[in-house]
Amino acid sequence: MREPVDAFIALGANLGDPVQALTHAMAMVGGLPHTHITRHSSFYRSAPVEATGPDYVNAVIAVSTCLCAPDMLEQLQKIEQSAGRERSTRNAPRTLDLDVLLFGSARIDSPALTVPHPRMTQRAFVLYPLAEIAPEWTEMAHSLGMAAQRIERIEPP
Ligand code: PH2
Ligand code: MG
Ligand code: MG
Repeated sequence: MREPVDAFIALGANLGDPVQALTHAMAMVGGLPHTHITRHSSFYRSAPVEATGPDYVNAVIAVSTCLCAPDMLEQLQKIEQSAGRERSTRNAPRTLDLDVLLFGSARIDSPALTVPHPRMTQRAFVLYPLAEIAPEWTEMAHSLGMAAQRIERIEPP
């Protein structure tokens, strides 16, 4: 069995019931073999970035996993599919998007997966929730500024 790795996964949705989709997806990721969630951010409502359609709901989770990155990606894609994800055009509105942001200290550049996620440092909808659970990202998040990309924390019910 591999040593556990701390990985960060971004969740997003802007079709259907995004809060329900993210809540369900978190439970599904937490239920993957040899994987448990160690931290989760609040939910954030954010304007689509380089995309059209309704506002997104976004969050980030930290997991400890013994899966390898390709297996984790495969499992995340299955969860996306179970939420009715359709792949049409790039950045099309979606019922669920699960992106590997960081996978321990791994640097991965395969056709299927690039880690660290190549656009994560430009995206407030990633950095704000990430900084909530990994404070070393706070300065990077604040350097983006909130004005450029509209994002607000959704109050828990
Ligand atoms: N995801 C995208 C493109 N644009 N914008 C927001 N606010 N949130 C997202 O999750 C998002 C996006 C492609 O995955
Ligand atoms: Mg994405
Ligand atoms: Mg994706």
